[in-house]
Amino acid sequence: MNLHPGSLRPSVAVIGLGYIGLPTAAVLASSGANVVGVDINQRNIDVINAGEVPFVEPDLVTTVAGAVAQGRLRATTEMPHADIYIVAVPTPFSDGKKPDLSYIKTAGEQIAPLLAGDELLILESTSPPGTTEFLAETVLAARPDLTLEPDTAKTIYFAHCPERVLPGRIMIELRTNDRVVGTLNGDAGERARELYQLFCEGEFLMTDARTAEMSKLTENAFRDVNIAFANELSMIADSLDINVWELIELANHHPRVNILQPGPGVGGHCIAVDPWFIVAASPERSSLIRTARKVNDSKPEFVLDKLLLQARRIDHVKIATLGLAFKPNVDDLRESPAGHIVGRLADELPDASILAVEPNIEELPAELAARDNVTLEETVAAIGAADIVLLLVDHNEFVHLDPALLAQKIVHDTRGVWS
Ligand code: SAJ
Repeated sequence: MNLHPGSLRPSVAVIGLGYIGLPTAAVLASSGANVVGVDINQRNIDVINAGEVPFVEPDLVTTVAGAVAQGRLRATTEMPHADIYIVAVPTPFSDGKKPDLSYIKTAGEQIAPLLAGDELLILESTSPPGTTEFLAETVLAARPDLTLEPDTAKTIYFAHCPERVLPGRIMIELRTNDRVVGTLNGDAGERARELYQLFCEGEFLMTDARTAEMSKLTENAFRDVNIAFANELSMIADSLDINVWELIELANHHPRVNILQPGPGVGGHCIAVDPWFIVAASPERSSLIRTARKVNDSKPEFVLDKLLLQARRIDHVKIATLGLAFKPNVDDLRESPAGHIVGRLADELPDASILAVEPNIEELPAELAARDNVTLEETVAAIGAADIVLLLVDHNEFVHLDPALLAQKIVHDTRGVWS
């Protein structure tokens, strides 16, 4: 089956050029597709069209630069016509922890007027069960002349193919991870598989759209629950004066035990968000998933309380906080517990100097830059000047630090790097 009749090089539009959309667009383009990337951020469009990238991700810039130079990838704010649309826009949640599908709705409304029939729409955004159907309803509401009925001249095909790549390893995992492909109508899943086979060497796991949506949420909820176990253990161990890192290492020698690592909390735009979509979809049946979220969300305050106890004993205390990103070796500050803790420290200790270190950024995010008592510093200088060192992210720079630097310092190690 052809991706599109007569088309050896399918035209693909990728909507949303973020952490998932841009790598997907670039890897598709370098595998032979003609790709147009669509985004609302003109600055990012300009950066991409210059063959550069707006965020740090290993090996992404080489693939983008190559695809742009070959004329296979261009970025624009205008929705084009394409044989295949990949929707990779954000699905945030609202204050009430309910999913916000407005970006998906807008994408559907912008695509609808351009459709002729026989196009494939793939939803990649992490979505609550029923969202692929919602996208189809949005398109058909704007274009009642089109249909989901397979094999007509006016059929539009819909599939869900959730991304599962790990930030920091995106360019590897895009090619090697297995892919779940969920069909909403006709042979949409088969068409999607044919497209992803251009670059993905993993196994293709075919199912319906609703199960595919839930499978993505399940994977992240599984990880969240397991991290919550580690975080809860760390708070119990602290109250019992036990070193949690040693404790976990010992327990993990059991052949069927594999406890994850505690930290200052869970961040990022996936694991801290997606489990709430399951809770919203089935509130009465998701007590474990809800509790795990609450345990992980409570961890930054636990770290903060312990630190404040010591910090308040020192006049004009200087605190070096190591790391602002949500996980090691990335520049992504979204939903970062480290960023949250540094902001709260600044509020709680107006007379303190907070020496924030984050080797992957060049300037502080606006909410921290606005505070008089927070400055962005270089690692060795910040530690040298500090009374207290708070390690929040296990970036390589901190893991390989000379231990002599910490000799006279009060050290809080939330990641077990030096413990
Ligand atoms: N974390 C811990 N302890 C651990 C592991 C992680 O505290 O033992 C923390 C991290 O520091 C970070 C957060 O959890 O704050 C999430 O980090 P992560 O590395 O576990 O995951 P993400 O958010 O970068 O990516 C996840 C991945 N999902 C799973 O591993 C099941 C990835 O495969 C998904 O594609 C991604 O979410 C996504 O986009 O949904």
